[in-house]
Amino acid sequence: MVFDKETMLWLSGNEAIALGAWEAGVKVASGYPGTPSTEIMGNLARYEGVYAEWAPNEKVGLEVAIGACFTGARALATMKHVGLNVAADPLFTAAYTGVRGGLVILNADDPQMHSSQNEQDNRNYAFAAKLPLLEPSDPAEAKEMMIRAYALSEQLDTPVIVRITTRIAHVKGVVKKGTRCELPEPTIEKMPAKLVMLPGNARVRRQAVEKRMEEARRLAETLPENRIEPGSGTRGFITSGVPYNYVKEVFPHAPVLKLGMVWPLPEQMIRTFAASVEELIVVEELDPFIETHLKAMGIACHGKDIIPNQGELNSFIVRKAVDPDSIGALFEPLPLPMRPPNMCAGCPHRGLFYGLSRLKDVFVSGDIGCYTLGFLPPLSAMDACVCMGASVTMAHGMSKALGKSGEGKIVAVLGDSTFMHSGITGLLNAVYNNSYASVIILDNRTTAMTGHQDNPASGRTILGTEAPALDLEQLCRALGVKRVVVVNPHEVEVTRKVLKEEIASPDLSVIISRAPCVLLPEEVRRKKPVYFTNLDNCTGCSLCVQMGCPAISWTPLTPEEAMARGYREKQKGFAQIAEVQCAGCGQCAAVCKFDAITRREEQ
Ligand SMILES: Cc1ncc(C[n+]2csc(CCOP(=O)(O)OP(=O)(O)O)c2C)c(N)n1
Repeated sequence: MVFDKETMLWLSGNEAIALGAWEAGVKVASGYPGTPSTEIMGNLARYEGVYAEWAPNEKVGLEVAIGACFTGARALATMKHVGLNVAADPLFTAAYTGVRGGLVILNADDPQMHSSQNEQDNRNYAFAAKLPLLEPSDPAEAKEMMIRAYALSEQLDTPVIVRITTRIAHVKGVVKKGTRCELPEPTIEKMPAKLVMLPGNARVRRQAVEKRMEEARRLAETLPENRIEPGSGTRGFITSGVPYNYVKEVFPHAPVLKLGMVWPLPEQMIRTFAASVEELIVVEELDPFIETHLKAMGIACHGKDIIPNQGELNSFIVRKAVDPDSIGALFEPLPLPMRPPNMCAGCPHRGLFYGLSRLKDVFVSGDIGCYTLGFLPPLSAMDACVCMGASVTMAHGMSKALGKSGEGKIVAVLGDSTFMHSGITGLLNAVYNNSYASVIILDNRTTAMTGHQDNPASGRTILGTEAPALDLEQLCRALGVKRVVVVNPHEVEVTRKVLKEEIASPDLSVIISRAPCVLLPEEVRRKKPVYFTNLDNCTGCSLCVQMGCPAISWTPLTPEEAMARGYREKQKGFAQIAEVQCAGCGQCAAVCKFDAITRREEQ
């Protein structure tokens, strides 16, 4: 193959998907960040002729895309797997309306939970919502499948799900660049029987859904993305997505049925393939999705009886499952050393969680973001965490269950992006139903966890242009919250006092903990003087160490060592700041009672 630098690109799966969407002529794209899907939208926004945006949540994003496709424009919604739970309501009914312009839902699953709160196989959504689903095996295929997905969407009059997993999103590969297809301009066209889903119309569309799935089933038999790769031997594999690569690596000569369209399945092709081999093995990650449907067709196969149904697969796991005798020590992967996550040095969330960790008998209903790390020792100040937005609603539920006995003890903690994603309605409910829980909004001016995406409160769009910034205080007041307090979490002692007061109050209160993420480019540029430890003054009280800042280390001492250093015999050790890591937040100095921590400029 001749490598042409102009047309052959080295792209991640996410970059390839953005390119595929652009080539397919996508006009409007909306999404909410979520690893591993986030970079798709950031990339797509830079292409000429595409309008791309960050939505406050996935339901909003999908509905924006649905609206856009109703004008005849091609549209895209992107999200991680749990995002599709949030967007499930419009998803299931968009299956009924169908589309005018092509509509693709890009869904990224995260087997192994590299950065997710659960492991979910969203191929099941395609079955449940009666939608076609395509699944690529590498970045080049991911790009081509986006183009195929739009063609199918319009041909079958249906939204199409393209499902990727973390490996596809982040792996890099050679992708051939094409040109953008020219599409007619969007128009307003009234089609109430198709677009207004009240029961009378929906019953008619319900039949259209079944007819379309029949047609999709027929189409699946000849779709080039579903192919039999002949081979030698009596054992054949059916596989799709990333596991296809493992099968090809471990059994390069075996016959393989590679499925690019995983729903609906090409039944005839599967039967032909099954009849051509003596033993059939389905290699798929997570649920026995293909296997279950094969068994429903009456086709005998191995699957989850030998292949794990949890976590990611790899070549080693596949080899071990299929051919345990062929495994030698050579193939055994080396375990990686553990590296527990931690809030960054200078993270404003630390000051807030330090304050919470000092409060006795308080239950912290947590949420999802960088601040979830407040759960870990030494702060250990989060007691529950389920899904985005659930902190407020769970806290309210607890307050109702506990009644008087829980007063002054229940607090919800969530980030600014999470609050706008799905915390607002929870707060509205808490006010409406007279909760006494306190709600802390950690306003670090960005969506930090997923890589600093802008949001409705940051004052910038996805392209960095100016946008109206939501006023969180005003919003909370408009929802009916009487007590709204703003604190600077770097002022650790003030924050602790405010927390104590507000949580003890019998009324619902909102505490906005406001300080920018220390890794925002403007914060990194704004060089702050760092802190250093004055070792003569350190008494070894370890209060600063209990903040869990990665810049602070603890050196334990024996009584003899303590004496030799001029400390009291009983001093157990001393704390030290690594100045190269210090971000200058000053939280440690604020808790030190012995003048042992000083700003560099004050030396
Ligand atoms: C439904 C859903 N969508 C997306 C995500 C991915 N995700 C996890 S936390 C988070 C946002 C965190 O931002 P914020 O609440 O502002 O907290 P920060 O990380 O800035 O502290 C996102 C988008 C998710 N876990 N669940």
